[in-house]
Amino acid sequence: MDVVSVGETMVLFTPETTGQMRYAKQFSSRIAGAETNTLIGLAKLGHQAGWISRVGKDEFGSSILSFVRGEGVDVSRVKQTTGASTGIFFKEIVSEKNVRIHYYRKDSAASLLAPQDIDEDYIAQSKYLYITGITPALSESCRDMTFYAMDVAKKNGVQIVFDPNVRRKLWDDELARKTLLRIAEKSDIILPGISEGEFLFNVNHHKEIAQLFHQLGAKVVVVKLGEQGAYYSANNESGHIEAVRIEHVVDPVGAGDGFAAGLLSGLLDDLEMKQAVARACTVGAMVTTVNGDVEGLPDRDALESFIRSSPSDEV
Ligand code: KDG
Repeated sequence: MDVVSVGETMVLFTPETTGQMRYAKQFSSRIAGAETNTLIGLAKLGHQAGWISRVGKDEFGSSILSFVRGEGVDVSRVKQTTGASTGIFFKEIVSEKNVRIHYYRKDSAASLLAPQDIDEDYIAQSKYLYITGITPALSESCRDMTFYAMDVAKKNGVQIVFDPNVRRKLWDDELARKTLLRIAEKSDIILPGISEGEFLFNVNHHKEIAQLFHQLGAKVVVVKLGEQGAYYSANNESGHIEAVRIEHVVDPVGAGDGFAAGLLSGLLDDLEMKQAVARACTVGAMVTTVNGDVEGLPDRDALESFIRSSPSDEV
């Protein structure tokens, strides 16, 4: 495997109409989860991506497995669990600028993940372990498992990539801050947004955020700046990459996961850091052009034709 990740994937329901969801009569259903969003992005770009998880032994669990497998991700380390359901969530589009997420995932099958679900060899033979701040928020056993997976990676020289992905609805702020900082201390590459820097350190400047993560031990920090692109800082080099201009953003959710897929894809292709970050910005931007977290992720052809039709030639 090039990249292995562990985390929950859910069925996502979105009302067909905007406004308060209580009045919605029809919903479309999709599959979403930060970790599989990134793994699918990598698989579509031709990399070997593997997922460790649990889903329920129910119709939604089967549907998630077929979908993720169909997108080219290895699901051989995903268990279907009896006695706990697959998580679901709703994306309520109250208005274009007011999107609310409602989770129905407490005690879900994935929240039962524990250290014994980690296949050491599977992580040991991969190049990167991708961790997000969502998995440790799901339960105590998920927290234990997250740290165990990172210990296995460290022991075997596997690079740990961390997207803090703060989800305040899932856990209390103090526990979140303490846990995410502990994860950051063990990570090689960290991909925060500004709001996550604010949450963790109470600072909102990208250079300061990067510096604080370096002080915790990160070798590479790439701060996502939304419409301002991204700032990277690594091995005595740092720089800023402009955002890719998108005429009409249809759905911003999942852009950060696409960003991670683009960055890891660039690193796996041995691009220079600057070019890898440019690829990250491009893939992240492409995700926002269609509805859903993964539907806008490009394969190589789509990535190349998007780059050809956009003014920047850095990717
Ligand atoms: O990054 C997008 C994710 O937030 C979305 O897919 C849902 O994984 C999800 C979560 O736990 O919020």
